[in-house]
This record gives sequence, structure tokens and C-alpha cells, in this order.
Amino acid sequence: SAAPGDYSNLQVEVRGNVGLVAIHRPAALNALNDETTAELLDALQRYDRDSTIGAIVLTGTDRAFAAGADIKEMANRSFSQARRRDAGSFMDLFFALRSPTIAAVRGYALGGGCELALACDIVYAAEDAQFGLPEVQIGTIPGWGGTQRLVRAIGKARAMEMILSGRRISSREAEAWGLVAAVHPEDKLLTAALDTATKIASLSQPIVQMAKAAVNAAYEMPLRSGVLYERALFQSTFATQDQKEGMTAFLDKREPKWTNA
Ligand code: CO8
Repeated sequence: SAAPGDYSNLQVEVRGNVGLVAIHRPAALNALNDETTAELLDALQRYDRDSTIGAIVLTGTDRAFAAGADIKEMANRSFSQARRRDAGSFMDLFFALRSPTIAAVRGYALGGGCELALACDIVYAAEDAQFGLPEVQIGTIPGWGGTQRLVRAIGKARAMEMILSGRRISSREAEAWGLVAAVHPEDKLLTAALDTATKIASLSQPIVQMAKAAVNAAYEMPLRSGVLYERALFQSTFATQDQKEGMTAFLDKREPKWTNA
């Protein structure tokens, strides 16, 4: 079971069957330095392995979800150091989490912070949230999947405008464009994210995880392969006890009792 250690740049907490992870490095607007990304992976993977946790909420502090990768740490990095570190592998491991992830974004979600939100399964934003990929303004380009995931989230025309100019968008634009599932007042944001996470965590974990895997296949596969992958997963649900329980409970007009088996 998850007994997350003491982290320097995170605050973690279990709320019922939900793991709550808050990036907490407010003096640097939650810039994601190596220590913070290592802690994030540790905390998230612990929750992912914990059978009592059915969903994860990822949030920041009031001024920032995260203002990007840590520019101080990156500024003097050589090409060979960047290659050896391969910081992109963080995002591969993040994306491999089986538990559903909900981002609750207040303030800045810029650069790597925006890419982190884009890699979450659901994004809720506060009214004051701002999203952007400003990397070109500091002489680099997005490196955590932003050029790929933003295009899929909001389309090429808007993604090009944001990535080539570095323009930030408001939470309302992000919602209208489909990057964000819903906008909430600042003081209601975390509750809304926890409510959705709690609802997801009350369902069968293997079934929810198969649904997540099937949706994510839409990112990774051509349509025909994705449809076949979905079909194989759909058929696999019939090998679970929870499928039998869910359908029997419906027919018996009672609430299902999930066993995650
Ligand atoms: N890295 C390091 N420190 C940061 C960062 C950052 N990304 N963002 C803010 N800070 C620090 C500031 O340096 C400042 O520290 P100090 O008080 O010691 O000077 C403190 O946070 C507060 O910031 P500001 O004084 O700048 O606050 P403002 O309210 O004036 O401005 C902004 C807020 C607009 C968010 C501004 O801080 C800003 O533009 N930040 C940088 C945004 C940015 O360019 N992000 C992209 C970074 S590149 C990236 O993310 C690449 C992703 C790919 C990752 C792949 C592998 C690592």
C-alpha cells in the first residue's frame, strides 16, 4: 500500500480511494526540476501500484500548476548531457500510469507544465488558469510531447499559433477548444476534481483501466488498429468477475459490488 515518503517539492495525501498529489515549489512557480520530476514519478507510481487507489488528482499551488521545466537547471546543459538525461522518458513513464489522472490547474500551466496537464486523462481548470507553450521565446521547443498532444487536443491551426508565437490562452479558450473538460471557480476546483476522481475510483479498477487504455490508443494508433484494440479489450472485460457483477446487478436492480477481479 502507498506510504509516500516525505517529498521536498510535493504534498501528497490519500482522500478515500483517491491519491492527491500537489506540486509544491511555489518560490519557482512549481518549475519542474529533476528532483521534482523524480518525486512526481515516485509518488504517482506508488499510487498506481496501490490497489486501494482508483484515481489520482494532480494539482499545483494557487499561482501555478507548473511554469515549465526548470530553466535554471537547463540553461547550460550541453547536447550530449540533454541526450544522456533523456528527460522525455519522464513523460513516457507518466503516460504509462494505469490509474486515471485528473489535472486540477490553477494559475500558470506553461511549457512542461502545460505538457504535463495534456498528458493527464482529464483536465479541470480554474477561471484564472493560463495554458501556453512559450518554449520558442527561450530558444527551444516543447520536449514533453506538446507539439504532438496539443495538435491532437485542439487541432493544428490553433496549436501552431500557440507554439510558434508562445501565446498563452485563458481557461475559457482552453475549454472552448477542447483542451480542458470544465472550468470551475478557484475555490471549487479541487472539490470538483476530487468528486470526479472519487466517482471513477468507486468503479471497477480493471474495467476503468481498460477504458483508459482504449481511449489512449486513439492517440497512438491508426483508426483500424485502434478499433481492433478496443474490440480485444471489450471482449476481455468478459473474462472479469466485475463484468458479470455489473450486468447481473443491473438486471437485479441493485447496486454492483466491485471486487476488481
Ligand atoms: N524555471 C525556473 N524558474 C522559474 C520558471 C521556470 N520555468 N518559471 C518561473 N520561475 C521562477 C522565476 O525565475 C522567479 O524566481 P526568482 O524569484 O528567484 O527570480 C519565480 O519563479 C517567480 O517568477 P517571476 O518573477 O517570473 O513571476 P512573474 O509573475 O513575473 O511571471 C511567468 C510569471 C509568466 C510564469 C514567468 O515566470 C515565466 O515566463 N516563466 C517561464 C515560463 C516558461 O518559459 N516555461 C517554459 C520552460 S521550457 C519547458 O518547459 C520545456 C519543456 C520540455 C521539458 C523536457 C525536459 C526537461
